[in-house]
Amino acid sequence: MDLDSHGTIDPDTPWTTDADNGDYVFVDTAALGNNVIINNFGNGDRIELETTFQNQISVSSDGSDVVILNNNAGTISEITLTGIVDPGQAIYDAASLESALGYTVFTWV
Ligand SMILES: [Ca+2]
Ligand SMILES: [Ca+2]
Repeated sequence: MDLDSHGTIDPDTPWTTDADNGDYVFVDTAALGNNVIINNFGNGDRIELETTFQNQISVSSDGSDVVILNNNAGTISEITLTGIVDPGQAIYDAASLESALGYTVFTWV
């Protein structure tokens, strides 16, 4: 699923999708802005990001949600995974998220 398929939209107005039914690969390119909420993300689903930006992508938690953010020279790619962690779990990068969940989240291309 192309997370940039809604084009460069108002970053304050997210759109929502659902990963519940099947194993999804969510592709997010840094060149196009997006603000997407993914519900029911789980084991088997993947977020595909570019290796070029691996060191600048921020991963953090907000309650039980996780926010994945990439600011590419002002083009914001934001993904929120809802209800995926326990509040208080230390989520500060991609590796700590995968460690907390116990499964692979990211594919780097
Ligand atoms: Ca799924
Ligand atoms: Ca994007």
